Amino acid sequence: MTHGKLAHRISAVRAVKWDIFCSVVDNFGDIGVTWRLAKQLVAEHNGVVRLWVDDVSAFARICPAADANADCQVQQGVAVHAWHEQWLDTDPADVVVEGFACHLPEAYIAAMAARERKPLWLNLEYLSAEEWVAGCHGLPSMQSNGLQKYFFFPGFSKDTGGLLREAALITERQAFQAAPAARPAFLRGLGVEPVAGARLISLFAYENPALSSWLEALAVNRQATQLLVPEGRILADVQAWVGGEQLRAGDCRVHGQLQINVLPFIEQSQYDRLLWSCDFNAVRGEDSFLRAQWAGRPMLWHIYSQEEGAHLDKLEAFLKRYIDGLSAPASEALLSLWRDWNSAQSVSKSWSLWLENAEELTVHAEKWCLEQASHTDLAAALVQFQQNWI
Ligand code: TRH
Repeated sequence: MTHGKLAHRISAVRAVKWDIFCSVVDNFGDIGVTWRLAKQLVAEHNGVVRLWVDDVSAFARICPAADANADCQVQQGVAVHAWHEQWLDTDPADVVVEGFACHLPEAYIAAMAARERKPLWLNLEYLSAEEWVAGCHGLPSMQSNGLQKYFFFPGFSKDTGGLLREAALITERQAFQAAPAARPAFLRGLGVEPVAGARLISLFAYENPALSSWLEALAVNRQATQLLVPEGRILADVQAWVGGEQLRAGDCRVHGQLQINVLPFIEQSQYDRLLWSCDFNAVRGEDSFLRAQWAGRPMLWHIYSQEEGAHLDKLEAFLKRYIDGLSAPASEALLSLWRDWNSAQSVSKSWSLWLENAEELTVHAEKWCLEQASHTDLAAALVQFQQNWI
């Protein structure tokens, strides 16, 4: 083997250093996604990972073991750094991931350009099911300082960057769902006593005027419902519906056939278990939306609203993919429910349609999950991208 080839081989096996930058725009999606990616690069790809986040308190909400005031801390093998406006000189990593087009510090970009061996610079984009994503995934963009930046698009087809999914996720989830004692034990751990025979639903969403129509429908349904609501933005609407009194974690209210349990905001991996436990999950944004798909259970997505209704194209693009393989009545039921929920229309009709098709939609959710899980996951796709780029 020539000296050059040997050096190349050694650099390929040496642990790759990653810098992931996260600017918390609002909510928990930006940090939720970048934190998951950081953990997975460490756990499954032997990466040396620094996660730079400009709002450590948002990080501490999804990772309660974290110290919201620490400048630097190691959590699950990831060095989590507070990203201050006043940037201190730092050697750039081998791979630099800017989460969702956040702006890297100028001094850091200059240090990247000055490095003898230039880092791979990637912009990790938001998840979208739109068809144009595949055409843009992996495209380079020449920067004024001579560096290339590549666009890395997560997505639902094999010609995109894929979806974040840990290697053991689906097996763990299926084992949890197959063990009859796992769900009640998990719920009791959260301080919730399961209601026998009730349909278990989790609710994580933005403020939504459609909520009252759903709660009313649940309260009068033949089958009982137990609704689990982690503290968050939708809670004010739940509160208004139960009569205006303030609700807190641990509270429980019963209205007809509906029991509402308010949960604390829980650690991210616990939230996964909550999704696995439920028969139906209402989710939002990007990360919970994806985790609900990995739960293999039917769901309802509250998409993050964008200017000029851009989010509605994203919603339709996902729906177009998701309904593939459903019968006409089941797909009609799903489309009506998701569209009503996302346009603040009453869901009383669409929910009853959905219930008529519940069985098919439940089988379909697992099928969709397994089909998506057959694609390369996003962290592995990033690592492959880096190896091909060297
Ligand atoms: O919080 P979000 O609304 O985030 C949004 C979206 O990402 C949106 O696309 C983005 O533009 C905007 O932020 C800035 O929803 P999302 O993406 O589901 O993120 C929530 C995270 O919180 C997710 O990682 C799961 C986690 N979570 C917990 O850890 N514990 C909990 O109890 C709950 C309810 C959620």
